[in-house]
Amino acid sequence: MRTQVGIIGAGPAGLLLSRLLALRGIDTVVLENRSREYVEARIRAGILEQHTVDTLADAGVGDRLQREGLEHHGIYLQYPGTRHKLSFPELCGRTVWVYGQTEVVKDLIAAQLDGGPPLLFDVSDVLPEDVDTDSPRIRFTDADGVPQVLECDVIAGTDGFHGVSRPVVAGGTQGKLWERTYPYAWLGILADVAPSTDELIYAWHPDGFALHSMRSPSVSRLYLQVDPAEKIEEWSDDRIWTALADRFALDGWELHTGPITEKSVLPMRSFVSAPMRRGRLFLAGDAAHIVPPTGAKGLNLAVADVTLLASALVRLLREKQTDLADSYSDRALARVWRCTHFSWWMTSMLHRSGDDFDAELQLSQLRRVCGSESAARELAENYTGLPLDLSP
Ligand code: RFL
Ligand code: PHB
Repeated sequence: MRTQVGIIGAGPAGLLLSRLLALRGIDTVVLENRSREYVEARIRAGILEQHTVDTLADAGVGDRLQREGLEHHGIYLQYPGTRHKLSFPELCGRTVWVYGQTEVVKDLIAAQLDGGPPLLFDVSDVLPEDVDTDSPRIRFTDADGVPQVLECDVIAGTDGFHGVSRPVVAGGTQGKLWERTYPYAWLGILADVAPSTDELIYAWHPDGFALHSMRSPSVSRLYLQVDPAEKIEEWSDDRIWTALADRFALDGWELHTGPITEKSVLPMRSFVSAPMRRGRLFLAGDAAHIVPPTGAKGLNLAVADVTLLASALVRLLREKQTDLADSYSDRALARVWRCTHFSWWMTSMLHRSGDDFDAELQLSQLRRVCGSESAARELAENYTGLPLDLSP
């Protein structure tokens, strides 16, 4: 087997990269170690920046998003006694969209299987090789158990945080890793109940952070800050709804409850691996970096990475120019660090550490963001998405 770009991982980063390259005449093969059903059912992100929406539309996978996505004009920041709306159009002229990552992935897979480049599910033993040469290859075992070799010009490692690509990059470069694990986790639920709010609510509460998000006019997505060691079995549906109602409590407002269809505990970490390239192997998305979900940045960062990477690979493979490929890692990392800071800042402002001094600093910061237009604008610009290229 031979292709121009071998792509490892069919998450949003790998699928979108394949699509962007196909539109510019570059061949790809995407290798995914899970089944299509598994990949399409994995519940994750919900907020898309305008840039992400535009990129998906330009790539020809925006029709359902435009029909079913919900445009949001701001968020509420809440702390006891106050629920304050930040209006994004007023603060920075932009909006964001609610459209589940599951739906983005389904749209990308449908486009790929409808005459797009090969997409192989259920492969195993995936290994990028000879990435320091001009003819790297990927060894893998196909779904029928047959060992295969995919000869490539370039390999894209879009295989997420637990993938095989990052260790190969880290093994051959003078690289560096940065990691921060947070002393809290999120208990996330999906519920068949209409959202109780028009915009997302980010709530600071003495018992811990809570977030009210949504997926559609009839499905709500909610999160509670819990201890990372918390066992999901100890959280009955009643206990979850009671904790959510306490943390979102506000005079004259009520939280609607309904059947919970999914619940899980999610760890939170910040992680950056640099550089995002070794020879002919390029990393993009969660394979190179993780942010805590408080800033809603992970999926948007993955899309920004592959937008830069697609242009760099077109220039490398069609025009034989290495400039964009050589600057890819630095340009991607400029944005990665901006989003890493913003996600850390939102996380630090909103989660209870248990320390009363921390709590007073957080409340002071929240009052500042809600009371000062310039402080609010800084949040709004970061949340709705900064320009693609942030390199100095
Ligand atoms: P993914 O989605 O993890 O996809 C990687 C793919 O690679 C496959 N894979 C392999 N394939 C072949 N061989 C191997 N050896 C392989 N190893 C792994 C995996 O099966 C998978 O299919 O990474 P990608 O494409 O970089 O996309 C990143 C996003 O998924 C992630 O950043 C977001 O979900 C983060 N995130 C959010 N981002 C946002 O922008 N807005 C949000 O509102 C938001 N909310 C969230 C989130 C992440 C969350 N969790 C679960 C961590 C909320 C949550 C709760
Ligand atoms: C979500 O809807 O899953 C979601 C929304 C906003 C966040 C994180 C997750 O900050």
